[in-house]
Amino acid sequence: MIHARAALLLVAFAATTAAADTPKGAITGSIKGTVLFEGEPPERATLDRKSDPFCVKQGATANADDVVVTKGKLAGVLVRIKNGDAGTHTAPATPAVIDQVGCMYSPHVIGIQAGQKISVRNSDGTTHNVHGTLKGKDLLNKMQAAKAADVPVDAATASAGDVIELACGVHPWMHAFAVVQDHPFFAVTGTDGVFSITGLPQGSYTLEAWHPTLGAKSMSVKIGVGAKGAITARFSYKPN
Ligand SMILES: [Cu+2]
Repeated sequence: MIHARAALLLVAFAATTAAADTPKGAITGSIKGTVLFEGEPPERATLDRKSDPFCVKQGATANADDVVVTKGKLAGVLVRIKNGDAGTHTAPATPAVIDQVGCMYSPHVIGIQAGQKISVRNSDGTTHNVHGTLKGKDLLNKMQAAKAADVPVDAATASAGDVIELACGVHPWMHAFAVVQDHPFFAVTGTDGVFSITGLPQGSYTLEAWHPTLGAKSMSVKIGVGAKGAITARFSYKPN
């Protein structure tokens, strides 16, 4: 049973908290931004896919996806708050899905949380081989027939900062990357180069960008109060 005086104090405390217009740690922050590629983008090589009669007919995905630049915007860049800077978070129970479409991985780069599983789908009318590695060691190496059930990748041994690589033993041009975070504050740019991270508590952070072949970049950002809780950021890559 709570004494009347203690109850009053509780009420007073709750009122004070509710009245504060800028409570510390309010989860209101967001970072929106763009990843640019300045200068002449590398040519996307036409892939030789004659080895597979199905793949050779998938014209829309016939170009290498290592570096994808559209009107000066870079796709496939994972942007995140630096691991260790954003508290502890439980991984989603839902696996992250990487599909195989037109004999390419879609998406080419994903982010997952440590402990989250990956499902590899085969939407293609041909057989793929799912070869997953972490730090050069095999996680799995499994054939997957046309439209067969999803192949799970056990990512339990991966921790924040790791990158799980997927390759296909049938089609040597196929590569995908799953980047591991210890929090949910990450996004991957699409062909418009845009990323959006929401739900961030106020505070100062290091914002990192990572691309499989163009490398990593970072900057300091501050999620402030009110209007300063929604900030914009821009990363810029140049030809190697
Ligand atoms: Cu394949």
